[in-house]
Amino acid sequence: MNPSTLSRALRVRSAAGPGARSVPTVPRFSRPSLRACASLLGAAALCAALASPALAARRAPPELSVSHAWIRWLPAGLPAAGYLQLSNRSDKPVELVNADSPGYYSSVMLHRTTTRAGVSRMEEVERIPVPAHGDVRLAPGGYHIMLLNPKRTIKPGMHVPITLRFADGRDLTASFVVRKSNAAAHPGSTPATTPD
Ligand SMILES: [Cu+2]
Repeated sequence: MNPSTLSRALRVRSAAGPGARSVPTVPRFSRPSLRACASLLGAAALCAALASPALAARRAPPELSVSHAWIRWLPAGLPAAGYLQLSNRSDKPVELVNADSPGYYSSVMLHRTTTRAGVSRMEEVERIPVPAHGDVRLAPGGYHIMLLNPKRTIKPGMHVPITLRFADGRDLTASFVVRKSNAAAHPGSTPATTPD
């Protein structure tokens, strides 16, 4: 993936304001190893190794893309939440089943916030489905990626890589920009609903 492309997309989104509609030109996740490989004339053996089915199968197909990836940062070491939009342009549904951020957070979970009778709570979910030719939005008040136990100091303005893992064994790594919390409250910001 090209981090600057994602940053640009996020800045566009940011400038448009929180109520803006999705930018259709979502960043695509390329295969840098294969692209670099293509430029190496004469390295046919290396190309064959990089393009082996075992390696290629681990990457998400180009029809699956991430946009608006950001982390809501909370002060005083409170749990942070990651949000994004997942777009599936393929003919098959996919399921997000896990996420991790090695080097940044030691515990990453998929969560969903629900509100019943005016009380918000969040629960861990095993999967987040993305329909064929559809999108799913992880946003405040709904699905999110719960980020616990940071391994280093996380500050607004940083970019944090998070790898999304799907039920078919493939994965996709996206760069999440860290922003201060200034939108609707996340349950993780209050001690009563801070996860175990
Ligand atoms: Cu949560």
